Amino acid sequence: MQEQLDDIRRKALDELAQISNVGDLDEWRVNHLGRNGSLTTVLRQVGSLAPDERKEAGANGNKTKTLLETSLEKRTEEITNLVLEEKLKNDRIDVTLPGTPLMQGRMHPTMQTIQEITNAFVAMGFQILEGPEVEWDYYNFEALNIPPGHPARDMWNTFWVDYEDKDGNRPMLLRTHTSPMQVRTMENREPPVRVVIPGRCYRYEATDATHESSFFQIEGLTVGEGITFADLKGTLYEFARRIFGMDRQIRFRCDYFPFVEPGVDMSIDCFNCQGKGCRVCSSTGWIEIMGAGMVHPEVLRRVGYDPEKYTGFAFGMGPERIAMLRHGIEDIRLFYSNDIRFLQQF
Ligand code: 2NM
Repeated sequence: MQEQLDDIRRKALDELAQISNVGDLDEWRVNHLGRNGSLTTVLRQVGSLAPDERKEAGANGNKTKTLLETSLEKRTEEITNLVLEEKLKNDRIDVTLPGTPLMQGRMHPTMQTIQEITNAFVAMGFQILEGPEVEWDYYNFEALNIPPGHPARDMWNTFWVDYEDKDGNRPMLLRTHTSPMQVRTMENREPPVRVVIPGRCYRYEATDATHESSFFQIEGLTVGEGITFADLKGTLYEFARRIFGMDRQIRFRCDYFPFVEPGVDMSIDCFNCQGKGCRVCSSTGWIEIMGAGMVHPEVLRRVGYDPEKYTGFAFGMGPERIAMLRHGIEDIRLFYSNDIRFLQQF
């Protein structure tokens, strides 16, 4: 019996040393310590031995059993540690590696410019308003002193909405400027009015480096008692200095817009060549940046203001053009190309 036990012990411990995963450990336990295992089978014979041999054999059997059991425990712990160590080695994270960069969004250059321009006017007491892009003919043209059939309509090529009223007229369009919202504002409040209105506008025309069929405009309007052309000049001078540099000079020339009288365009001296003449200013020393004028009495009368009591000035500019000048962008179509290489520069 002692020999049998020695055999089992040797064989079992040999096998145990070879095992390297938890599943095999369980198989080993069944094979040796299980109900029909090698050791159990031998121990079962102890009862049939002669009484004088029984005691010693029982003690030896139990010793072997205890040895196998503690060996199994020890090996289980070893293997668990080995597996864990292997796992840690493979899953190791180098916390000093740089992280995965996130794609970072930013504001579109047109929106950045609109914010800067409107901020300059907010600082001078203007309110920011927005209005609808689909407008009535009335607000886009008629209320602005541009009646149907008037030659001034040719200044704006228009996208008409495919909708006819009962007389067969098509009274809805995509606004060609943000002025219709200025008319709505005057209809809805009494002077003093001081607003800037940024927004998307549309013109039916061929696209080139300086023209898009969809673009932005910022228009301003102020109406009150005793407002003069001197207020227009002072306000727009301050704007030019805030946006293009405190040493800017401005120049006004006569221009025509049906909704103002008198009408002007405003230029700044070229910030690139200080007026000497270069590519940016087409060798003139001046850069045109906006149109403006004193609101036409007919426009005031239509919205219910008394033109004898109130006067005002208005102006309009294209933020894309302003952004092109400031950043040296050569083609307005880049703003709408959705090209990340262009957008990432701002
Ligand atoms: C411009 C130039 C000059 C203008 C006038 C008005 C209104 F509603 F008061 F009549 N809104 N915008 C105006 C005047 C716009 O843009 C080049």
